[in-house]
Formats: sequence, structure tokens, C-alpha cells
Amino acid sequence: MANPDVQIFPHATGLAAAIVAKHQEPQDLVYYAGWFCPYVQRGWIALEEKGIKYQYKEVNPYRKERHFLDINPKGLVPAVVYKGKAIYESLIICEFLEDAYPDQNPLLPSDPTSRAIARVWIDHVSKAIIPAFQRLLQAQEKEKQDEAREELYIALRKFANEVQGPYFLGDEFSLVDVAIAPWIVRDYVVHENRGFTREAVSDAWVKYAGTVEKRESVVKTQSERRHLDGIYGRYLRNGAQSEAAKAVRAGRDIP
Ligand code: GSH
Repeated sequence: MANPDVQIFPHATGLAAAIVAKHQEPQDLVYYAGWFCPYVQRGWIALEEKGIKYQYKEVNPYRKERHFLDINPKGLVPAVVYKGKAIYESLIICEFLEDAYPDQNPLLPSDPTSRAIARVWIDHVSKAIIPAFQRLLQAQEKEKQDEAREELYIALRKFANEVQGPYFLGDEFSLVDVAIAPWIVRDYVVHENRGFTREAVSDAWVKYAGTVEKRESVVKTQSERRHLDGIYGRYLRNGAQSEAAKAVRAGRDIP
């Protein structure tokens, strides 16, 4: 079957379009991105938070074009080319930005124990929160939706219990917040279509999510919602053909 996701709207809009326009000049760091992608938004938030110079290049990852597969053989956005070397996987990119630009607004604490704790919770986002979110999005039967929603509530509640406030680690915005932010700003999809509410998670979650979604770097890396409707519509009907959608249908881990 031809992949319907190939037809996605071709470029960023709204506030994100303004950021894209500002990052067209060649730089040492090229960010290969898809405006719509939550994983892309992670790296994008980190770039903006750290004030790194980068060139933004839009890619439609569903096309699996040769030039992009040469950068990321998995064919997934985001990817970075830094001084000619390719790096991919959103969290690896975020860690790379920390390592390569240590003096520009650090997004991880300096003490090893706190850094490790931050990574524990980033891992929880990857292994518990995102899979539950994705399953809820794609679940068609009511029982499956109820099950996935409950799983998501439990995973978010665990995370929220550890929030120091206002951000996850306290006063400083960190990679833990970067890791979860794109799913906070997309939770309206499961709110409007799957009965999810922030209030059902916990008061701590309502407060934290409300803080993170207002962070400037989070706000300005978002495009207009209307262009996401088609993409999420396919997930909600369980018709999306992305690698993540196929993995969830097959009961495999999300790539
Ligand atoms: N684990 C990857 C990361 O963290 O960077 C996931 C990236 C990912 O799934 N990106 C999606 C993609 O490129 C867009 S949101 N999909 C293309 C496809 O599924 O064929």
C-alpha cells in the first residue's frame, strides 16, 4: 500500500515557520527535521534553548529519499549533520548538543548523580509514557482505549510525583522537560478523541504540563494545529503507515 503519510503538509507554519526562516544560512550544524514530528521538536527545543547556530532543513521522512537515508539509514527524522558527520535519534542528538556545546545554557545538571537521575526519567518517558500515548492514539476498541488510557495515566502520575517544580529538576529547564514537552503539547489529540484529561493524572501533572507548554522554546517550535489533523486522523483510525504506527499494530517496541 502506498504510504499515505507521504502526503503530509510540506513545511512548518505559524511560530515555527518564523524560526525556520531564521535558520536557513549554512552552519556547522545542519538539523534535518520534519515540522510535524514530536521527536524533531525535542532536538529543536534543545537547539533553541542553547542558542546554537544551526541550519534547518525540512525532510519528508516518509519519502525515504536516498540523500536522507545516507544520513540516517533508519529514514527517521530528526538527524544532524555536524561538520560532515551524521547523528540521529532525538535523545542522542540532545545529549550530543550538551556535549558539543557545554558552555551554552546547560540542559543537564553538572553533578553525576543528578545527571543519572535525569536520564532515569528520560528513559521512563521513552519506555512508558510514549508507548502508552501511541497505543491510546491507535486503539480502536473501547476496552483497548480504556486500558491504554489507564496505562498512560499511571506512567504520567509516576513522572509527576517526581517533579521538583516548576520544572522536573527544579528551577532549571532540563533535558527531562525537553524529552516530554512535545507529547504535552500534543495531548489535545487524546483529550479530544480518547477521553484523556490532565486532571485525571494528578494536580501535580496539571501544574507541570501547564508550565512546560508555556516555555518559549516549546511554544515557538510548534506549527499550526490544523496541519496536524490529517496526520493524527490517520493514527486515530489506525491507518498510519509510519514505522511507529506499524510497530504499535504489531505489538513491537516503537523504533
Ligand atoms: N526514535 C526516533 C527518535 O527518537 O529520533 C524516532 C523518530 C521518528 O519516529 N520520527 C518519525 C519518522 O521519521 C517522524 S515523527 N517517521 C518516518 C517513518 O516512520 O517512516
